[in-house]
Amino acid sequence: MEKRGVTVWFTGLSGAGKTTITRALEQKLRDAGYSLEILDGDIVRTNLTKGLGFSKEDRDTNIRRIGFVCQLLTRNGVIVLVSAISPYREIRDEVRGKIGDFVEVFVNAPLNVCEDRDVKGLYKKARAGEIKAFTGIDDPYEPPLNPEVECRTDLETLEESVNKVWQKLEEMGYL
Ligand code: GGZ
Repeated sequence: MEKRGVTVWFTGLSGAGKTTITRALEQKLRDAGYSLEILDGDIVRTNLTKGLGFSKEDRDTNIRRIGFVCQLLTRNGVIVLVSAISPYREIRDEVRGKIGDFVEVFVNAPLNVCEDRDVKGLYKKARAGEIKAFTGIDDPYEPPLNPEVECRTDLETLEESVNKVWQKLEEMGYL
């Protein structure tokens, strides 16, 4: 029997590890023969949501558009991995409601850890005031209240994080 599609939604601060986990999970899924699609905020913002900024309104539009694509793919049996800060709880829940087959993964690392990592040097720029409305610095992040999975990327290995998500998907009948 065909498996049901699902949207696996990774939310968390910039630098928390969302992209790293989705890429590793992608590989593991492909190795096991699953076909999937990835929507990464960073990349989506260069095409589907090009021109949007980081006001609450623009972030909400970004998330709604990503959610819309997820809805189309998920109902056709695709596994979709989304990696987006998606800082506002209400919009994440709205998207969850529309998609139904939705697994929320809270990629959680304390702000100071993300800031220490500062892979792209964005936190430094935000602290210097060169980037405005940067999530965690001068813009809010509302953590999920009941995520299906929480990955503490400062405390667990990448493999542990990926396995947690995998196990949850298995447990829920998506794999
Ligand atoms: C947060 C920002 C900002 C501001 C640029 N706030 O870690 P990254 O660099 O590679 O990914 C982040 C990306 C955020 O896009 P999202 O689509 O995930 O955001 S949201 O879900 O809130 O719509 C970050 C970079 O863009 N970036 N300016 N002000 N992140």
